[in-house]
Amino acid sequence: MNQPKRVEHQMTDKGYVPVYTTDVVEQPWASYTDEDHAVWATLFERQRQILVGRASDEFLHQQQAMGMTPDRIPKFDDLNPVLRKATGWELVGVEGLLPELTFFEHLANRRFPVTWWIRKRDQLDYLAEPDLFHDLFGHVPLLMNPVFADYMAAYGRGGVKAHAIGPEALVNLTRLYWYTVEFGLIRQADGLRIYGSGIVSSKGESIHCLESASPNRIGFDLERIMRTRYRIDSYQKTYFVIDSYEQLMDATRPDFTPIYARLAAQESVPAGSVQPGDAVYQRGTGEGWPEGADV
Ligand code: HBI
Ligand code: FE
Repeated sequence: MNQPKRVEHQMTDKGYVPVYTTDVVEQPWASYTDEDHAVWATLFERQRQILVGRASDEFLHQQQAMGMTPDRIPKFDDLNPVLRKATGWELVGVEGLLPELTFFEHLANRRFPVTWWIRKRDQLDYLAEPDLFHDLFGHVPLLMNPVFADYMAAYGRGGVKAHAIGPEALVNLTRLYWYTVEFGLIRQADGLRIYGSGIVSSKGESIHCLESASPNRIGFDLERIMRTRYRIDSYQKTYFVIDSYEQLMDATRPDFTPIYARLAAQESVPAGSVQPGDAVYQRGTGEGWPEGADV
């Protein structure tokens, strides 16, 4: 396999992260080795098994509808016609993490940047940055869902705006992405399910987020999320639960400018705390719903 080209490292609110060239690159499909395809197959099969009954029905259905299979790394050019037809989104190849504004501009224009390289076999369980498996297996299936697809584009437009407002607004908005797109849970009729890409692409967290007694599972609340810190180097201490993808889209419709102004006067909430007013779910199994929950 070719080597990913790192440009520099940059300090962000998430720590020291590698920054790659911001260019869109052709997926070098012919240069994937047999071992790269085998790593994809291992990860794909392992996660598909774990995610039955854990990932949202919509995620599992759309992943299949896209035609992703374990037998080889999918070609972006094969997935793109399917995705374009469903929601107008397309995949573009990138070297890895992009500067925030570049990333937001892609999303606002319905382009999802997918890291072209895949992790090595000794990194099956954890990788500190996005790779092809996280981006393609984790993020792309829900882009087939029209409501979620609109939410992602709205998020991109919001990102461009927040970037112009300033760093504090950007921190608030980044938390929204983290606690929904990356680590979100959704309430299905038969219990809590996963839709966040950071979870569905991780074996350990797929089990932890639903079955462990330790993390908080709290009903979606836009401003609560924007105030909540997060950890990038451990399982999440708090997950936020949506009722539907429409709820995400609806929450993103208003102009966030007055919200950022209001939040600027408030303290951030530690990652693992429960606050007055939080709707707390006890378990991921449909038992212990918050008071008055209508399941
Ligand atoms: N770049 N390629 C890529 N993928 C991401 O998920 C990504 C990024 N750059 C910035 C970024 N995510 C975060 O800042 C999000 O919070 C927006
Ligand atoms: Fe991601």
